[in-house]
Order: sequence, then structure tokens, then C-alpha cells
Amino acid sequence: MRFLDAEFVQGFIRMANDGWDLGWHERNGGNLSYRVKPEEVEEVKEHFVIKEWQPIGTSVPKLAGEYFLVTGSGKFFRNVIIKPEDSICMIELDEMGENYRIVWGLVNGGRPTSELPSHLMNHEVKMLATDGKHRVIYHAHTTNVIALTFVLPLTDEVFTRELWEMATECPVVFPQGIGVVPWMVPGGRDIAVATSELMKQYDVAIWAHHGMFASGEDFDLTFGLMHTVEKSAEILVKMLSMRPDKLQTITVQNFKDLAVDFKVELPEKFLYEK
Ligand code: 2HA
Ligand code: ZN
Repeated sequence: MRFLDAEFVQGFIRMANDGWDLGWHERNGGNLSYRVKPEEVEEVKEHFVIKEWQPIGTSVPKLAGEYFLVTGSGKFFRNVIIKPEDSICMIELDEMGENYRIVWGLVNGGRPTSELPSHLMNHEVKMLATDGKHRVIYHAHTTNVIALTFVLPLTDEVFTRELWEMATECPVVFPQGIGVVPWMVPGGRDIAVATSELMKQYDVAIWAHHGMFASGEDFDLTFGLMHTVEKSAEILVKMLSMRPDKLQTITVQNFKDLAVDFKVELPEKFLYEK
């Protein structure tokens, strides 16, 4: 099988292109990574062209020896579908979880995403928290969520509650809520630590004035999560543009009734009286 014909590679490419289509990836904005299953590594390893070890910039010992498919630093999501071998790469981590090496892709040179420390630290946290189920970490520059970070208080409680109120499905899709990281310099270990700390309890973290990080089991669920949060943010932006207050909304009691019927647990801290 050709590397590019593998189902996980096709799924990765489709997700990147869906994000581009929705306008979340201007220029080289955003990045995507997938923790490859051992049987999927077997499917494609005959195509490996192995490069030299490089430091990750942080330490992820629990991910030692794992393989990831990731977008390239400075590469455009727009190009992933037409020249994947130039835009994405597969990497292998060493036995300490401190170095990586490219084993496929980025044929014209380059490095994995500038947000590799954040991706890998989030992968480590989510892999441990979900018994290995979560495999996808996605960062996108979602327009409406970014807009809201200029007008809402930057707290988990306010963002979660306001976004839950904008669409009935939201508390069912992300019942644990959403974390918020204040503005920080992107690309480094500090923002990676802050985000992965929030990811211990949430599947989504908002980066103020920048975008979102989402984690999930597969491409569909992770893309769907990002899409649901951003759609809810779009409704909130529209609502706030019409008038600053709500005439009616989903109430605390409504959320509690929903939680019973849909068998989700909604943390009390989001169900405050306003
Ligand atoms: O340009 O999105 O956060 C890639 C990014 C950095
Ligand atoms: Zn970004």
C-alpha cells in the first residue's frame, strides 16, 4: 500500500482540508496531530525515510516510542490535500520521550508543527486520562471563539456556560466544559504546560486572542467537537450583535433536566445563578 492510501492518512488529510474549508486556517495557522496505532505503523513502515533525532523541547516520557502524524511548521492547511508529502510528516519519539525523528514526509525539508510541545504534552495527558482512547489533538484559529475572547471574562465558567446556552447539544457534546488559557506566547513549553493542565479535566481549551485546542478519540469526534464549539460561538456573536441581553435562554433547571435524560454529569460550577 502507498503511504498516502492508508486510511489514517486519508482521514488526517480530509480533516485538515475540512478545517481549511471552514476558514480556520489562514496562511500557516493551526496544526493537527494523530497518535498512530501500532498496526497502522506496520501498514506504512516500508515507506519510511528516517531522518536524524531532534529535541522536542519538552519531555513526554509516557509517549516514548510512539509515532505521530503531524502537520509541518510553516505549512499551509490549504496545501495538505494537494501536496501532503510536502505539508505533513510522520515522526517517531525516542525511548525517553525527549527527541523525535521524521520517518516520512516533509520531502522538501522542514520541521513538525511549531506547537509540537503543546501537541505532545496534550497527547500525553489525554492518553493517560482516557486509557489510551484519545489519539487526535487539533489546534485551529476559530474566528468566533477568538472574537469572544475580547468581550467575555477569560474564565472556564463563563465560556462554558455561555457556549452551553447557545445550542442545546453543547452540554451533551462537551459536558466537562471548556478551559481558558489567558494570552501567552505560542509555540513554547509554558503554553504547553498551561494547556495540558486544563486538558486533565477538559477536551477543549481556548487560547485567548488566538484559537482553540481540542482532543478526541478519532478525526470525526475531534473535528465535530471543534465544530460544535465554534458554531455555538458563532451563535453567541450573532446574538450579542443583535442585542446585549437575552430575552430568554436555556435555564439552570433546563440544563439539569437535560443532564438526567441524556445521562451526562454537568459540573455544578457551570450552573451558577446569574
Ligand atoms: O502557525 O497556529 O499557534 C501555527 C499556529 C501557531
Ligand atoms: Zn495558532
